[in-house]
Amino acid sequence: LVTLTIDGRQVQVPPGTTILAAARQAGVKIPTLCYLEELNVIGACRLCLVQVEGARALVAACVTRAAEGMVVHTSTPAVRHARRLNLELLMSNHPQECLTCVRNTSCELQQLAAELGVGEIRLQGEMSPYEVDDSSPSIIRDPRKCVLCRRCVAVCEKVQGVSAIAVQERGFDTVVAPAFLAPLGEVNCVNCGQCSLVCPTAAIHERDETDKVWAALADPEKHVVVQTAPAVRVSIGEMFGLEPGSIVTGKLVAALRRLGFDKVFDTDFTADLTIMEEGSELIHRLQNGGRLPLITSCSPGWIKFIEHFYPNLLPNLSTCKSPQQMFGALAKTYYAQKEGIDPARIFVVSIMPCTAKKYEAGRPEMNSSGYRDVDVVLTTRELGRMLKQAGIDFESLPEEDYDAPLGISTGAGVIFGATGGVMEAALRTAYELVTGATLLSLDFEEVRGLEGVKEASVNLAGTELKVAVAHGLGNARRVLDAVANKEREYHFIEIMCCPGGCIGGGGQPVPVDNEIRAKRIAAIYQVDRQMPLRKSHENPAVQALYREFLGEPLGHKSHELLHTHYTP
Ligand code: HC1
Repeated sequence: LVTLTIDGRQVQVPPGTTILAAARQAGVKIPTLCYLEELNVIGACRLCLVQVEGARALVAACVTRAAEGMVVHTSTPAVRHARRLNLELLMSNHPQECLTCVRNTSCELQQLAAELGVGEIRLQGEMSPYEVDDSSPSIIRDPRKCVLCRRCVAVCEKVQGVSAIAVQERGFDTVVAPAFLAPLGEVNCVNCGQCSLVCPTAAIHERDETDKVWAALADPEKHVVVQTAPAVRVSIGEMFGLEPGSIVTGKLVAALRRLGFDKVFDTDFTADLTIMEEGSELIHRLQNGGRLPLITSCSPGWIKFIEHFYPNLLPNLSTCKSPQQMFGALAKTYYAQKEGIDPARIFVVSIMPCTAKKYEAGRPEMNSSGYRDVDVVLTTRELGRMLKQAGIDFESLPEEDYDAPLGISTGAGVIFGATGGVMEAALRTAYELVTGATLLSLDFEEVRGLEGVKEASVNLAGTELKVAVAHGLGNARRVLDAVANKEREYHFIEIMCCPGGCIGGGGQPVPVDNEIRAKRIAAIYQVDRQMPLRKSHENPAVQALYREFLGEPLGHKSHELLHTHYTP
């Protein structure tokens, strides 16, 4: 171990530990802006400067390793002065729009200005020459607010393996943008929004579509229905100061009723339906020599990724649309018929943890009801803002139930929100459909958790079904390359675009780290355990849907409304 002194206290750390990590271990907080553990350790923002006795200048704590006998001071007048000056320089070409900014109160720059005691902005610099890029259906890029921390670049490259954005130009003209400064909507960005989760300011944020929803809610001609994704019930509480992993399903339903939605439905219902269709597709491909491995298709960032980077594997994708899109198609057909409502009047809103869902809803193939199936997608963050604007006191709301029939679901539907959940839900159903026996242990632990790639093998009436689960597109690449190189053979693969699955989606409340992801995942499985039904094929509303409307899984109507084909 290395022994050093930080602010008069002795600290022992393993060799190679940075001063920043050593200080954190000792309970000393050093401010950071560009630092992102393991992903972006570049010492660029100079806000973590500290004084090391004997050193000629202040050093950046995030990139300087602790040494034996080192004496560090983290809060001398010189340190405080240098940090504040560096922050003032960053602020000198930052628009002073805090009051109207989408990240007002959740901006790290704003918070640092308060913590470092910046009382006035003394420096007025030249402003960024770049304009807002609103070409993407999901994400707005505002270089004026960029502090060049490069956290977004690191996530896009190292976690997602996409590299849609990078540092361009030099000197004062330096900007984070796609190559050749192309508009984001025209490059290989998959719309996952992981960049927006790590951006400390509002330089990258979700496209705000709350105005469209306010307008629909105020229109007496419209019948406005809402669906909530599995992951939102364990994260929206964070927008109101609740602990990560707080289960707020009933309050979420109540809040949406208070906003004025005519019906509050659940994407979990169509998650169960997806299992009926995708499970049947798996069994059909296994029994008829179809293309394997079958790969899940519910995560739209993942779909765009495979279209750009692995087009030869497109025939492996399940033809199932995502639960969000199945819901939209059924709301404007089955539900419209059942309730006697003209589908032209029905306005479908989704609340999703995901920025790519905005893009998915606008894809040309997502109109099988004869209308745009899903009219507007809001992220968890946008819904949080709407609830605040409406003056809804979230914490004091009562617990209410979803509406029937599109709000009825099982535990298998809710676990879609965590990595491994779609696989586990499919296994619960496929096992019973294939073997005809009752599954005794419902918990497939091997496919749960934050390990990047998970594998399992399940005996289905004598056949060993080999499965894999990957979350985060860098991990997806590992699995796909292993399949392409014939190093690994699987029958069924679940891929979710975002680390942790949808609970870690790009539209979720900030901040997000693995500890927060783990808490949300634990909450998802707790919801599952508490559901009276935990297998999709036991969902009575799904059974009624087949009886009354669809006929059978993979039938003619299902193909028309619930399936699609993706092309490069
Ligand atoms: Fe997801 Fe899905 S699980 S993709 O992560 O299949 O976004 O939560 O709604 O559609 O059900 C997202 C979550 C979500 C779909 C479902």
